[in-house]
Amino acid sequence: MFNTSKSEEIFAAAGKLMPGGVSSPVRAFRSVGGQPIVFDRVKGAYIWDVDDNQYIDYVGSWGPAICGHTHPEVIEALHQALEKGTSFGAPSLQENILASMVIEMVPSIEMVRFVNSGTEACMSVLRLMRAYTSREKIIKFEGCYHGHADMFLVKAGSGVATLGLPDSPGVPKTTTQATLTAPYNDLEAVKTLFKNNPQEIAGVILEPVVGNAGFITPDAGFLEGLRELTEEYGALLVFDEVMTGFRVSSGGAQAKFGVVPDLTTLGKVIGGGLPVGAYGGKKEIMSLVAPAGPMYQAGTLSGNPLAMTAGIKTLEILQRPGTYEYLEKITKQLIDGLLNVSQQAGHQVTGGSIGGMFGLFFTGENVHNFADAQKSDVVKFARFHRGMLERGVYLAPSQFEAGFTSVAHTNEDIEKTISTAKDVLNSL
Ligand code: KE4
Repeated sequence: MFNTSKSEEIFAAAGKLMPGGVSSPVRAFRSVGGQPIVFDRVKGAYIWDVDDNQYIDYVGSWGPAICGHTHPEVIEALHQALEKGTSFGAPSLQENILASMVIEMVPSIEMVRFVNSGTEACMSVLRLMRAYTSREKIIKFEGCYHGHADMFLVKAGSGVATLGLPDSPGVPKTTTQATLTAPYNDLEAVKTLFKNNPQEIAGVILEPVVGNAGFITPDAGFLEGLRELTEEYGALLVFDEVMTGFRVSSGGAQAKFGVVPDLTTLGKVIGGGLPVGAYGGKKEIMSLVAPAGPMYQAGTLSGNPLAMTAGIKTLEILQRPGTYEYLEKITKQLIDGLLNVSQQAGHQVTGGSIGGMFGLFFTGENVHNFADAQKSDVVKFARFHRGMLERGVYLAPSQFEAGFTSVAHTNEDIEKTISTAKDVLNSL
């Protein structure tokens, strides 16, 4: 058993300084229980806590660490950029370079705007959807997360008939009533929403592969069906690829599945560990964004040279031949191994992977949407999480998150994770 006394001490102090002791809720381990861990440093596939315990890291800062933490080329590039300053608040060559790379790599993007987080990207793209169509209503899916902007914090469920109800105190009814919800993978529900709200829906926004309800993949024909429906009703299709962008393939989920949205949001990987978000798409739509057009959106640190530099180097590394084949291989090896040892230990389990993203649920049923995911055994997941943590494997501290690998994870890391899981699952 790891000694986590320093984590306990520091986290207790944190609880007096910051709500829940954290800067983002999931880090407080509320859904898995047990002592939250305070971390000290990262390198490659590994993370160390303040008690100097080492873990194989499958959170990877929730996606950005896809090249492995503190990749030497990223760090070197940042050192050089640092000498020239941390922020200009003015145009820089680095923005052109990263923008060109994103435009070249992501099929739907002809023009891009950088912001500072995925939340900012999603709230901006929502405004753009409405500005472009002059319509107010949007469709999102239960279990999909698009950051914490008010319009997205709607109670899931029964979106077919009712208007969106706030899912958090502080969110006005007026803000969410134009947000309609449908179950993921349910094309019929989306058709009904369009029929019930003809010419009123600005667009549909979704995670093309869900990572925020646990790992859920689109059923065959789902993404294609949304593309057809949105075209039929003159609405926009928006892929929130903050998590899947540059993770499930070099061109994101849209390249993987061959479905091209009108707009895309990005984040995480394109900042290489520094704060960056982005939204982009067809020039005709993006030209509405100020100052080119009337739709206002701005940001003091947007496009700052450090974040651009980290993003440029990260995408450069990812474009090297064989990178995505390697990511795909080790991630599939991992999830297949985890599913295998779970079944051998007598547990009902389902799961999968795409590119460098994976997830599993303790349930005997297939998981097509958030309601299915919620039927899984979250208590068993919590015990599995704690068992792995105590043996040096750091998984996302919630059943309703996805797991992430990196090019730094080795075959040995994967095999060690699987054998550790075997011990834990046999003890559950
Ligand atoms: P941020 O504002 O956290 O940078 O991005 C929001 C966001 C938007 N869209 C998708 C698909 C996302 O996954 C996210 C953020 N993901 C979570 C992990 N589930 C970030 C971790 C956290 O909230 O602490």
